[in-house]
Amino acid sequence: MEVASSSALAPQPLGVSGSLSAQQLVQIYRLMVLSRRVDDREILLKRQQKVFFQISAAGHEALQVGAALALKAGYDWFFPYYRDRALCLALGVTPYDMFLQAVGAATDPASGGRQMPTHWSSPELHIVSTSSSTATQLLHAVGCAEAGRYLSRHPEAAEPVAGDYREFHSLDFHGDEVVLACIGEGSTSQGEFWEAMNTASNQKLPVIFLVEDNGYAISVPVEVNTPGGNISRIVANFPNFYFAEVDGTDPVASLATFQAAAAHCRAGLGPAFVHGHVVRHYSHSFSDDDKNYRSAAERENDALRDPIARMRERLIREGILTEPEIIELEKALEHEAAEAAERALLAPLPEISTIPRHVYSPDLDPTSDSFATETPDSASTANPASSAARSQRTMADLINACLHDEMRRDPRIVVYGEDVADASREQALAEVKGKGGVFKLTAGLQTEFGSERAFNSVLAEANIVGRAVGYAVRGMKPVVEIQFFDYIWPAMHQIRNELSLMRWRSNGAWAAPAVIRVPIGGYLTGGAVYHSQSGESIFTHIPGLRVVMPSNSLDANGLLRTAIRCDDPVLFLEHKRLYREPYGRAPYPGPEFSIPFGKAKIVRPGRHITLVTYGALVPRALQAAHQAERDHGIETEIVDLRSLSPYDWEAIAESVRKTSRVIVAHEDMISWGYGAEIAARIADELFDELDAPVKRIGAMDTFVAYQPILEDAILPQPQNILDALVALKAY
Ligand SMILES: Cc1ncc(C[n+]2csc(CCOP(=O)(O)OP(=O)(O)O)c2C)c(N)n1
Ligand SMILES: [Mg+2]
Repeated sequence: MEVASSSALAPQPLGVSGSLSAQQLVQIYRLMVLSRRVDDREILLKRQQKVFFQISAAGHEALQVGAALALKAGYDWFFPYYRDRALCLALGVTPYDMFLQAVGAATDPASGGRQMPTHWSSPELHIVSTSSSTATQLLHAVGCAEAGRYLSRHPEAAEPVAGDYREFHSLDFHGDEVVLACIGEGSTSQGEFWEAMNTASNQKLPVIFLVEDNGYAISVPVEVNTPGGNISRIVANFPNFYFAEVDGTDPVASLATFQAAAAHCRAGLGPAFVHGHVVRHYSHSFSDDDKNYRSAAERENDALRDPIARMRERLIREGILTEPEIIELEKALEHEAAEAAERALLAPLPEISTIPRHVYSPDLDPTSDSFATETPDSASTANPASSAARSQRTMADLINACLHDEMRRDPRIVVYGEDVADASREQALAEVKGKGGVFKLTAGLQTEFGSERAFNSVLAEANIVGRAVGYAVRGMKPVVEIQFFDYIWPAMHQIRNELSLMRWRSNGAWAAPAVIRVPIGGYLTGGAVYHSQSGESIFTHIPGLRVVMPSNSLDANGLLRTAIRCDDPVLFLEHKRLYREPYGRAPYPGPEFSIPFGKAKIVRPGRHITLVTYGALVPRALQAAHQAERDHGIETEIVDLRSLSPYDWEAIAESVRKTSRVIVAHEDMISWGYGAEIAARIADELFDELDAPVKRIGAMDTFVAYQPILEDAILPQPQNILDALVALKAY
């Protein structure tokens, strides 16, 4: 492999280790060998089928130990890679902890038997839960660094507060903290790597990006992933970085490099990029055999660069340890690893009953009455006739009002997304009105709370959500906006595999209770394919995520407040067509108004048919129900679900028991849609209550077209609902 020259790569003359004491060099060697011994022991256990997966740090030890020793566990922050055993050992994770994870023990401190081995987590050491998804962690690291910077500048935000999510997150931060984010060279092809580099560079964040370059991504050699085969050359023009390329099989050079990188970050000069050349001493994992795709010569060449053999030679050459002393040390480490493995094999295994634990917060239940400050008076304001027309506020107004209220109340809230700021160039604000979101939902937030708390993100949706994960694991409350539901898909990986999974996969050690606000839906006349999509059931299918979708101003205000104050991640779906509709306007309900999740509202009582719906179909259903009563004498009970996950099964069941006939109606496509689950459950659990089949109404199984006559035909209309009501009554 070609290795670009740099001072760090120059052959180390004898005695260069002189800046480190003999004791420190032995400690480095000790950590490297212990890591290898734990790997080897785990491989043995895998062969014996006592553990179920193995992936090793073999060949990466020197680089990783160098990184760990330059930083401070429990002070700095760590987003390791799945190959970072030596890093985590050096930070303070014990071999016993590692074997507990390998056997999947109940007492595995990283995940309680939920994650594969080497998927790290330790709140105490500031090691944030690792996923298997390559590159996602870099955006978390960026958000984490932003949070650390914000908290250092606004320590008042860290004060403990009871009564909302803050009660369960004590914050800890330091003005000169550094965030380490590790990745393999193959995974630098992921967009999230570039998105993280972009923001870290632009904001001069104290993140050390460590690329552990072992030349392969499973079987794919580096030149396939990286044009020219060297990632350092490609990133070299990012501003504000400290760049270093180092022989990662040399722990002393690695340590020196990380010390310089950390100094750059701690001084506030910007991020660092350390590109370490290492070898993959074994195959990718136990499931892989590199003899299938690497030549013998290449493998032999790598074997010669084994960092442990090199360090051993060095210690002897520099007269630090004798050969017999090394043998003795290695034996002791072998014993340490074996003993830890034996103990871990005796550890209790997780109880089946614990499986659902930590899908959601066990501490703060957003369905509870503590979030029910909905007054009977205000609850009835879905009917516009109940309040003076002049005081009626749109859904857009009351969402904006809620954001203002909550930001005033809680300094941990930051709001960002595409175009959400009033103006990124602050000086313009003296003469312009400000943008405040393409739908103006965030208008005035930057002006009132400043550019640190309300700002424009880069145009990259994974960046928005990935950074929110980083903010949220630090105990802050990011309330971010995805500009249109149609463009949420680049963030899907972050939403499903990171945001929603963080709490469960870490067995409750970490959580990412961010709020993602998303304008959704059609009926826009001209919205077409890319500004009209629905697709909520794709998200209600994600455990760990709360999904809500209000149909009127008051519900939007109260549910958003619950979303912000609760301790779970929330997807807050705002129907664009309802933002400024005359339907569902309401007076401002005050700054403490909140509605629990999972509580439906009967927006029209009736005896004959239950119509379960939500979002923009609520006013359409009301129209149809009105006509059904006037022209056909059919009394329809409309259940507005308001929150989709969790949903109010009791309200549905109670209504169906009364009417014995039910339609589930939604704007999204009918097949595989949200209604399929509800209809199936009604058929299953309420079969004896039914006098007719459960019916569904939804869009055609296609996308939404631009031409209005097509759009009208594709999306469900009041007439479709009316027809269904008449047909079902006659069944
Ligand atoms: C997003 C994603 N895609 C694919 C995979 C499957 N996978 C796991 S490791 C890996 C190769 C990673 O190579 P590299 O980043 O060089 O790290 P290394 O394993 O060599 O340390 C792949 C493709 C994954 N875990 N995540
Ligand atoms: Mg690699």
